[in-house]
Amino acid sequence: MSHRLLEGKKGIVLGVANKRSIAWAIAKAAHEAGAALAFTFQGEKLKEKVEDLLKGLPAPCPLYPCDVTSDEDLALVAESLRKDLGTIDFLVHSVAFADRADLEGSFLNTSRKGYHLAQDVSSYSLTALARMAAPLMPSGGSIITLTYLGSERAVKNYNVMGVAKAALESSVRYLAVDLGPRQIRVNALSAGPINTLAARGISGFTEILDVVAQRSPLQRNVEVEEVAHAAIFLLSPLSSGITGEVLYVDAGYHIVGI
Ligand code: 1JT
Repeated sequence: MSHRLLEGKKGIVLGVANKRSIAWAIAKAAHEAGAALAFTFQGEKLKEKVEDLLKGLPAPCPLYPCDVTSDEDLALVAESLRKDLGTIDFLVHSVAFADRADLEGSFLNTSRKGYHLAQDVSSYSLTALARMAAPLMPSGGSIITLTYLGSERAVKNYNVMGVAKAALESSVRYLAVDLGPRQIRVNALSAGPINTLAARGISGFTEILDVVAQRSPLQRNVEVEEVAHAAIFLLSPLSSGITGEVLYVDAGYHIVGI
């Protein structure tokens, strides 16, 4: 399916939490497309989980600890990448966090602390990572991040994460301008709702899946593999003319009016 589109390319994937993670689907597809990969994990609890997943890949992959809110961690990741891979061609940012309490009820009640946390982890981290990664991409590269329609529509319960994703999508455009002269492209994939760890336990999530299946042009939800395939396109030279873009992989849901 992915036609070795990333043959000879090297990249880093942030945001693998378990086998259902969008980041893991992208990593598997990138591996099949011929890429050499490095990974990060956040916190000791996830270390073993990610290590176990990596055992399923034929090639051994470097794995680094990385809390994206820590500048020291980001500097260490850059140093390790330089040592282990030399240079890289792509970076996959599939990281977000908000307090559970801020993903239900009224957005109106979002605390300063909750707002700041969501922005720091889910939005600022892309800029910090792009700054860290750019010097490792001397012959250009591709940076992608994951977003959701709640950034531009008021989607019930998405709340503070919607505001963080709006900032993230805007960051994609500003970063695309800053990094364009170095032939580094920056794009976002806007995925339809997918049953991942992040989505589990979100009140009303099943209802959202049902609404998309009823109203989207394709009359169904998207599979995580479909998001991964679009990711390979954005990471590969097939998309060499595309930067600063938000590409929807949502069964067409976002284009529908009535
Ligand atoms: C986070 C979470 C980021 C869930 C996320 C997310 N991006 C998409 N989802 C799934 C989702 C969540 C809600 C939703 C629709 C989709 C949870 C942990 C923090 C980061 O509401 C309509 C709430």
